[in-house]
Amino acid sequence: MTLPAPNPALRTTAATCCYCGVGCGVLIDHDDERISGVRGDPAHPANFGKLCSKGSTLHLTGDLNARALYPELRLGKALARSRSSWDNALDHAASVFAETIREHGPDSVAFYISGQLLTEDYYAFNKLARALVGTNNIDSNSRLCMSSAVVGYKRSLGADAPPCSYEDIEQADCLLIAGSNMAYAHPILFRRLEAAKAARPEMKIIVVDPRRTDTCELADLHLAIAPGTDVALFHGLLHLLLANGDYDPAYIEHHTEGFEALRSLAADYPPREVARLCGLDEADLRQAAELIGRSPAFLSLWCMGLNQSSSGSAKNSALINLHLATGQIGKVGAGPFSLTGQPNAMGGRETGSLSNLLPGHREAGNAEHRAEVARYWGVDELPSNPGLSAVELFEAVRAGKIKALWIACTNPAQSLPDQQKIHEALTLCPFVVVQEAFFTTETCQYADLLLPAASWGEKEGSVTNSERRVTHVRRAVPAPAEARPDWAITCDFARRLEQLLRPGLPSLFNFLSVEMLFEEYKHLTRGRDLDLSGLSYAILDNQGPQQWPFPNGAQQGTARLYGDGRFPTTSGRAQFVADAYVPAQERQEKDFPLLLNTGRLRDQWHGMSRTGTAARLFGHVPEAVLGLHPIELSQRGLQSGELVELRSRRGRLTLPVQADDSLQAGHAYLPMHWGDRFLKGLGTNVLTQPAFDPLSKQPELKLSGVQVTQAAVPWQLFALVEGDVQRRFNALRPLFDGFDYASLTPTGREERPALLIRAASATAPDGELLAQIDALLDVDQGPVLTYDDPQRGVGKRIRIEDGRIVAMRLAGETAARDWLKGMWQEGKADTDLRRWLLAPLATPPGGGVKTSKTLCNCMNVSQDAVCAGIARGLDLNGLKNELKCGTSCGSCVPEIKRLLNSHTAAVAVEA
Ligand SMILES: Nc1nc2c(c(=O)[nH]1)N[C@H]1C(S)=C(S)[C@@H](COP(=O)(O)OP(=O)(O)OC[C@H]3O[C@@H](n4cnc5c(=O)[nH]c(N)nc54)[C@H](O)[C@@H]3O)O[C@H]1N2
Ligand SMILES: Nc1nc2c(c(=O)[nH]1)N[C@H]1C(S)=C(S)[C@@H](COP(=O)(O)OP(=O)(O)OC[C@H]3O[C@@H](n4cnc5c(=O)[nH]c(N)nc54)[C@H](O)[C@@H]3O)O[C@H]1N2
Ligand code: SF4
Ligand SMILES: [Mo]
Repeated sequence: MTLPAPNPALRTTAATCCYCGVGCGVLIDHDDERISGVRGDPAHPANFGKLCSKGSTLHLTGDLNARALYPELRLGKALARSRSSWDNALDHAASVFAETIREHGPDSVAFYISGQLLTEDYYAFNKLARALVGTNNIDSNSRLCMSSAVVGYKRSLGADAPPCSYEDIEQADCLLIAGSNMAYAHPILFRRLEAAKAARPEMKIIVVDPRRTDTCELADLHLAIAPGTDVALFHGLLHLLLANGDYDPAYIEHHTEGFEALRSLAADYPPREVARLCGLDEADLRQAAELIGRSPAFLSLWCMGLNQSSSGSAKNSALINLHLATGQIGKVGAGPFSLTGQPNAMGGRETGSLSNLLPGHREAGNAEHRAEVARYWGVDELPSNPGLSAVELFEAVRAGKIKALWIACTNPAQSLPDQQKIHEALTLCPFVVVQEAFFTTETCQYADLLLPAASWGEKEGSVTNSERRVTHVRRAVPAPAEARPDWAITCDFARRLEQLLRPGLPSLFNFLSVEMLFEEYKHLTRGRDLDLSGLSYAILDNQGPQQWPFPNGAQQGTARLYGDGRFPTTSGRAQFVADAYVPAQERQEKDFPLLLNTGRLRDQWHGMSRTGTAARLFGHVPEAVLGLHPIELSQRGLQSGELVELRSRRGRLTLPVQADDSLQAGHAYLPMHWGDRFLKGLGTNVLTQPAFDPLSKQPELKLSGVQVTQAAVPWQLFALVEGDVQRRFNALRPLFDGFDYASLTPTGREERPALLIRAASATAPDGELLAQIDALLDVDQGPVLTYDDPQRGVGKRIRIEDGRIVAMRLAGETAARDWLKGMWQEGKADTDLRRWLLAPLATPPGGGVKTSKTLCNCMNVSQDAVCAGIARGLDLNGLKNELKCGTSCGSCVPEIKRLLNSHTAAVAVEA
């Protein structure tokens, strides 16, 4: 599948995007050494050639200065890591694991893996943990992501299988999008939905989200529910469907069980009461029920707003109940369709990568399932002790019960809730292995052994996307330096461990290629609901990506499940689940009067190890900012941009606040992407709660009680330095540990990337520290304009080369920062600059104008330019024609529409 590229010097390899669960096909242009470009694969059925703002910039990410390149080993907690050979590194790891297992038993070690691994990687890890080590302590970040959907599908339908296809999104008559901001998180699916709605405006879209997100731009009805109240909403909708006669008694009778119990539960959810609980207008609730009840094809899409909740499993089943009661499943344009977050979270579920699962959608707690897998693997038995789930697992590490921890392809020191405890656990753990592509993550600093992993474009294997479609991912270029593919690392380690734990026995890990892993794994799915035993790399290459089930002998994949009304439960019937609504633990209380919600930004991916290396991806949102409804700002006497202290029961952060009228009063919103690296203070998850759903054990990441007060940090610093961004970042970041607030962010475009720093403290730092910072910023010597007023603690440094600013540092007072940044962006340094520099007052000439954010990243169009165009009377097409915004990936179109709509509304009010 490597073809000639448009440029004859280059070649093209077909792979997939390594970000979200849409699973778009990409064509990677390269010269066998380096990747030079990326395009959407027109032949891939997920995206038909389109890519979003993240996928289309993949080739701009992955700076080698941020990559892990060699194994590094630390032989004592107080020592620094030093470079090691692979042989030495893996022998050492095998001896520590073997010793720990011998001394403390197999459950004293654990593996924490990721929905971003390939299926073959997962399979190798599962075999390692369960067959060789003999522990079920193998869990993945999918616990934070999809585990409530897994429980929802299994409890209601009998197997963990999303029954729909992407085509159904285009063919539905009514779509319920609940707790999903797909405009940001699944952009290419959202593009497909936009196109479908434009072609069939009669299609109705309901969005259930406490925030007015960009996804709402497509909604006919937005239900801005109170956080955590979805179960009450879905029961309330069922109540109305039953009352209106909009249900399917024949379907219920022939294909389901448990309806009577649910009907009597739903009776307790009358519209007035539900509207009150959920904070909705009763009329909106009734309208939603009518739209759902009267549509020939009803589809629901959901994501983390339902899953990441202490009632995540109940939310999933309550939504699936609506489909079963109306018979809206197993047909075109209908069904309960959970959107997968990570690119291969599905593959993880298939290969058994949650502690309670086994390969082939089996259960670790089921003796028969264990025996089947043990037989296939040729081992006596698999462990029966229940394994720990992510939150419990790190608690066990902290308690000293787990003494050797292997982390691969995930960054728990940023992404798990209650970070203070996670950092404690990682500090205490005697042996931490981190298998990572980027050495820059928060977790890597705890690695006693850092193993460099190959990453996007550098590895082969397979992935399954949200619609059960398996794609063969191909390698375009070799991994840099000594980085190796995950499966190869895992199997190499396993072979060494085998020699210590079961010497003399034939190896369980004689895999010479990644394809051999796939071939072994696929037979474990035979006869199961996900049967993909008929697939092979050759079939995927010849016939393209395929949806499972694809049993042996099948000619094609399966687009839709349950068309015959038979379900993989013991009785063959789907199950109604009657769980009552249970309010979330943390509420708005006196000391913590706001509810903090967390989620995604359009152009960033999780902890930003990859997206954080591309300066332009910070154009849309440059730094961590807490969003609050304007009324919450004015009640606290706060202005947008001001620094605040944000506290929960578990931790605190200092960061700027911003008015955000897409939020409701009483709520706060913080993107999930910030950890300790880009923002000092352990990041967003220092605040979130570890409480989890009783069945799925998925933590409550979307709801924590918080408090906001003005931060007393009068001493401020602002700096910007052009070029060599990663290296400078790595050197400068530790110098900011002592500040109350510090935000470090790449900025600019590829031509002139820069590092931008904002910091603040209660008092001025000592001169020595400032001098160290200045040296790294290149403003300590050479062509630097300098002004110091020691009395007021104010200092300015501006480095000018070839007539333009290339570095700057303001200390004490930073009122001129936006003006200076604007001058840097325009590439000038005029006489105003010298006049301002020597003036005792910090205020820039004209007061200083704030540079606006980049709305369209592909075409580099700012929000100001778009607003000016709108003021001149341009509509969406006019803006596209004149400014070219929104004409490439389209990720900014919903936001442009929002600006257009708010302008129209403002004009209407004025009239
Ligand atoms: N740009 C980008 N895209 C991504 C990712 C990324 O990091 N960046 N990550 C990928 C991954 S792993 C995942 S899991 C997905 C996540 O995709 P989404 O789940 O769509 O994204 P989030 O922003 O986490 O949350 C979705 C919405 O849930 C809402 N919400 C919060 N509480 C509630 C509630 O109680 N009820 C309801 N109904 N809604 C609520 C939030 O306001 C938010 O708008 O995105 C994937 N795609
Ligand atoms: N507050 C809050 N917290 C959340 C969420 C939220 O909505 N709110 N969402 C949760 C969800 S849904 C998710 S999925 C998690 C995600 O949380 P994480 O899994 O921690 O997120 P990533 O930053 O994507 O971590 C993946 C790591 O793998 C590395 N990597 C990339 N490619 C490879 C490779 O090929 N091999 C190896 N070995 N490493 C590689 C990357 O550099 C990165 O450090 O965050 C969760 N945390
Ligand atoms: S929608 Fe964007 S992030 Fe998701 S797979 Fe496609 S290109 Fe990648
Ligand atoms: Mo996720």
